[in-house]
Amino acid sequence: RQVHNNCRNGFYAGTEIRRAEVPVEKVSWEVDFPEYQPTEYESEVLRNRPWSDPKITGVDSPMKFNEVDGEVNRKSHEGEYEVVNGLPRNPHGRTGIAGRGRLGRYGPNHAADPIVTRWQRDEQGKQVFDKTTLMPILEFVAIQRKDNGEWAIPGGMVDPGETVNLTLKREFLEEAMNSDTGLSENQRELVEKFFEKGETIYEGYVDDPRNTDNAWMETTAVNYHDERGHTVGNMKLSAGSDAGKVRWMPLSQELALYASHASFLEKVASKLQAHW
Ligand code: RP5
Ligand code: MG
Ligand code: MG
Repeated sequence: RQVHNNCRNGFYAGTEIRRAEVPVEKVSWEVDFPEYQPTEYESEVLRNRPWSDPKITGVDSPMKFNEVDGEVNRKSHEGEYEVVNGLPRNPHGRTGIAGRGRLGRYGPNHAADPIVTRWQRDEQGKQVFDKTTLMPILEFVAIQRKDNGEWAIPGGMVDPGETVNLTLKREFLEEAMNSDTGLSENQRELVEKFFEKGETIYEGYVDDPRNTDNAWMETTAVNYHDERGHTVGNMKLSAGSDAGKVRWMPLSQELALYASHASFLEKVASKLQAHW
């Protein structure tokens, strides 16, 4: 298992709350760490929100962990997770923060990441190749997150009762097409069709800066590729919702993106035999 770094040491995402120090060799719950005293933190924003669980106060809670619990999927892509003293335990190990931090759900918080790609083209419409690897350059739709200014895939949380396929399309429309304001009827149909055919790139844990010992992000990342660049690859992008900016961004090793998003793009590059 990949050791998480974005949710270990330093400050908790967007706060001045310090995570308890967790050295790399003490990340695993299997390693004894008697001095470990994680900082407790649950953000005020979680209070009485429909997307948030009620606070767990004892060993009995109404949540059914490791199950599909009504409209909320509490199963992990990573297999069964432990529940200790009524609280789910991060399957990737210690984070230095106990409680949910800013995440609404105890245990897995499911998200979806639509990776929309096209080939980079010159003014004549010809594909552009990297000068050293001689591989064609692929571009994906990137957004700049309003919460921390980092560039990312336009992903978002799976709403209760929502299918992951719907989340993928909805988040793309909200964050990268400003909820399709400005799209013609014809373009709207093209988008609908485009999102019918995707390839799942990754399903599992995300090394997200909001993760804690008891709450963590998981995602389904799906690639939608516009081979000829005639449909979504040719449409006007417009940032909306939790995205401040949106643009087509070339894939390469140099990409510095939010959470573990760059690792998903590396997989896309390899699948489409693009420059990385
Ligand atoms: C990441 O957080 C996921 O990969 C997804 O991109 C994102 C979902 O959270 P919000 O964008 O809704 O904050 O872990
Ligand atoms: Mg969103
Ligand atoms: Mg988002």
